[in-house]
Amino acid sequence: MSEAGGRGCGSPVPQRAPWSLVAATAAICLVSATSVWTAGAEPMSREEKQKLGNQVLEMFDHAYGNYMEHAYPADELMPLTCRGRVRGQEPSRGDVDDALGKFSLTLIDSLDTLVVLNKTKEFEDAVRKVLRDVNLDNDVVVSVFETNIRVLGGLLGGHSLAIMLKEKGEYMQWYNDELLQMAKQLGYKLLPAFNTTSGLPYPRINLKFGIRKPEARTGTETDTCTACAGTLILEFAALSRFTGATIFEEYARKALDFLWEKRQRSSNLVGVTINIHTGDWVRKDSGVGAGIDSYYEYLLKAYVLLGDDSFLERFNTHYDAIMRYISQPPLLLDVHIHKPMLNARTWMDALLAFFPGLQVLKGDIRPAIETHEMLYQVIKKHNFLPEAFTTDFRVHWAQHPLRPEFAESTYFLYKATGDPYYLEVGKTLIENLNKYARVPCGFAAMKDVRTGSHEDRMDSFFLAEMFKYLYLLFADKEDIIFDIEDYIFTTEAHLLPLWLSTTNQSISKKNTSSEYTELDDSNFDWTCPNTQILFPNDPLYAQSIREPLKNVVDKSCPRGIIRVEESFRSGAKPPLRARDFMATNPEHLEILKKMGVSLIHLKDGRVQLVQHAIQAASSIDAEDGLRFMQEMIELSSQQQKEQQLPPRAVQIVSHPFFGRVVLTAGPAQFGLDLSKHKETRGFVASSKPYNGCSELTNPEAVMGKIALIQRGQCMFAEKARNIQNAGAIGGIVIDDNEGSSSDTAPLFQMAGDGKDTDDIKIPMLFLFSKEGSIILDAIREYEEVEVLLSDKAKDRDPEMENEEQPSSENDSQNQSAEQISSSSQEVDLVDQESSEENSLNSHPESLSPADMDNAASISPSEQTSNPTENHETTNLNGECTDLDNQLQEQSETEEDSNPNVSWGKKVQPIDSILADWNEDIEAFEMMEKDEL
Ligand code: DMJ
Repeated sequence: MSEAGGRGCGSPVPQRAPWSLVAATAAICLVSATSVWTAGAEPMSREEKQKLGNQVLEMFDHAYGNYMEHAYPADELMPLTCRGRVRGQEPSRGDVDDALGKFSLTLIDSLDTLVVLNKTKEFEDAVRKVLRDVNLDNDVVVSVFETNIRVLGGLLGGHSLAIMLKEKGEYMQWYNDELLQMAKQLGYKLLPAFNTTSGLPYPRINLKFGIRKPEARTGTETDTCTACAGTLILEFAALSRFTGATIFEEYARKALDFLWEKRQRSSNLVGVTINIHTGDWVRKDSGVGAGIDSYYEYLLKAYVLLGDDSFLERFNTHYDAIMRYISQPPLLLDVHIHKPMLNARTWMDALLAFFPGLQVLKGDIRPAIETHEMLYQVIKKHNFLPEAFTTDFRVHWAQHPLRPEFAESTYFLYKATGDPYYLEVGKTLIENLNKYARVPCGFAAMKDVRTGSHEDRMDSFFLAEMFKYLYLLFADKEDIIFDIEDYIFTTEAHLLPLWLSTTNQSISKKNTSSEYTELDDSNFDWTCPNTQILFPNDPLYAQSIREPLKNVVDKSCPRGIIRVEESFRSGAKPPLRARDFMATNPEHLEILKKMGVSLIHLKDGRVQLVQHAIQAASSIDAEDGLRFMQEMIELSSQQQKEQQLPPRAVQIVSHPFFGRVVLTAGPAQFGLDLSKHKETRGFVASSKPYNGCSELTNPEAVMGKIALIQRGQCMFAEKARNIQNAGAIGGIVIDDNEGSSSDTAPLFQMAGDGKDTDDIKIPMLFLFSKEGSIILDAIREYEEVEVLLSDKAKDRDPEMENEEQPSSENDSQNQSAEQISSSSQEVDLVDQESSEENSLNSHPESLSPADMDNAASISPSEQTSNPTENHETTNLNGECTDLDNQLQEQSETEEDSNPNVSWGKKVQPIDSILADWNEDIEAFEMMEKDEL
């Protein structure tokens, strides 16, 4: 997307973009203002930028080197177990695995990154390996979308830079379009997916057998996500234009045409999933994140690459709708396509972090700065962007798979504003990656940003995108061996040359202008801020936009607040008490309606309550509604506290781990509560008998240590008593179901045995088999293994770190400690009719296993709470004043709890963790479906 770098918009009048010779009305730009910055954040010296660029190179080497050494030719590296992830050999993770086609995914996805990072020799080697080793004809079912953006895009990006290098005359002189031939072969393999009446592709295809044949094991799907069907045009058009085979571009255009036809005509929005046969919207919620994101991105970029006005008109029409309904700066909130004034959910997903970057390309800088700033504050709070977070910035889904979208937007905002603030943002990203995600064998995704625990996963996009954007952020023109501005970035950050716009343009362009909504001029007010005029007049432009948002996360006080405490304290009660409410009682529903409270039946069986004061029958009813909602919030948060415990962390602190590997552990309902007490640190020893179900025969071995016990044969509490009697200072129960892992199974808490468990004083944690074997393997290899049991991983031992880490890491700034979260304001209920089924399906661990372990699932409570708010919604959080006080108290204690200062300080209040954890579980089920 440097595609416009510095050349797009020189005046407020939309200009012809120089790269797009056929584009007539481009109001598109990526403004470059690096030279006009004059004040604001301190400029960063050339030396500092180079140092950071070198740090990015070193990090890339660590990730790529470990992949090549320990995983290649597998698709991905598993950085905790230091081996390759081979589909079929690891427990299935569901849809996420559909990216893996046994085609050395990470190598292909990394190709053009190697050139951007100036590793031309390594690129040449990598291309040879791809040509020698990669087989595209495997009997494996893959995602059409992922295969297109990562593999087809990777091959085309590799080809684009291979021919560039060949032309320069030094490297790749032997290259004869071999990558392009592979890309074409893959293109033909994907084409059968488009064999639907709509022209929308099936979501999955078997690389060897296609769709229809019985051996294909796919082809019965009826739905696909909008992004899945609408993110093909760049790669497919490039393939057509590189090869002259027009069929690819035609198919991708047809799919886009169909999506455009199906847009909701009054709102001009699209839903998240669509039926590929009927074209009906299956999920009618609409945002700019998961499930839709790159559809919008590709409309705008297709215009840039192909110069076809119809793509720009479509994009502008959608953009107008997005800014009208979804954008609530700095937030971007999903709405319903039919009722776009109604929010569809009260949380945002991490994928939308690409949107500020796209807004820069569009030329709409202000909201880009605002949203980016909001996201940055969420990152500062949690070190990474959690997969989803609520409108009051609490964690909604705690995972973070090292996604690059925020780095992408940071890069484009820096290009647009030249504000060194964005370099500082990039520096923080680098520090956090090294500090929290770097493990001895690569970089590990975060399993839970709150505990700091890891997941055995390093996705290929981390190499394709993250390092590219971070390197480019700090690079000067002379640091890159070619002109990056001659290329467009695909959604996977693969580079396609802009000269394709004038090559092989045999596809007839549809003149569809009459179909487009007439947009008023305000749509174009958002385009092309002219940096020549803008920044010299106001060099603090970006800073002045960020300033009011400075405390948007910490001082989150949702909009539309009506303070209800007064009336609440006066003793008035709503006509319907929260504890009596039943979602199946028609009378109750009638009362709710009167009070302006609406019920949203969520797909997973829960019911969400939202109050719109203006929809109440009278102001008295509106007040009753507020009280009802307030009661419901209190009731549900009470239930959460009663029922749920947050996950814990087991951190391996001895050589060679030094705290870098953090495992997600289930808590126990008995024994020492790690969130209230200092963590427990000790060497581990296996108990004998290993199941810990009788008096230990090796008390001398476990005395003063943390005992390892296998799950099964008796109650968890009995095991705890036996190891405690033998003198253990803690216990880790390891699952006896071989291959189980927190990657694939929901965590649960270990329940007591129904008796009084106050006699158990030591902390007990649960690890699934895979995480447990990381400790067992370490014992085999290093004998002495020391671990830390805690509620949140602590920073690595600084002394050890000095010995082990590259010096750059030691420069890391102190990270501010986790901050208190505000309390919930929205209410989700489990639909009484479906709750039982839902709970059993989602959390099979809640069933008592036959082995007699009494496992209680950490599952969403039957009445749980989430924050809510929307344009007209009355938000029920009357707690801003209290919250401010809490925040102040929190910040007063923060210095004490800075994890850099000590290993032994607790940082996050239990209530906040409880609320976060509850939402995590709920969100997991929903987000799993959205995961791309
Ligand atoms: C990438 O594979 C692409 O950017 C895609 O469009 C969605 N997000 C992932 C990385 O988060």
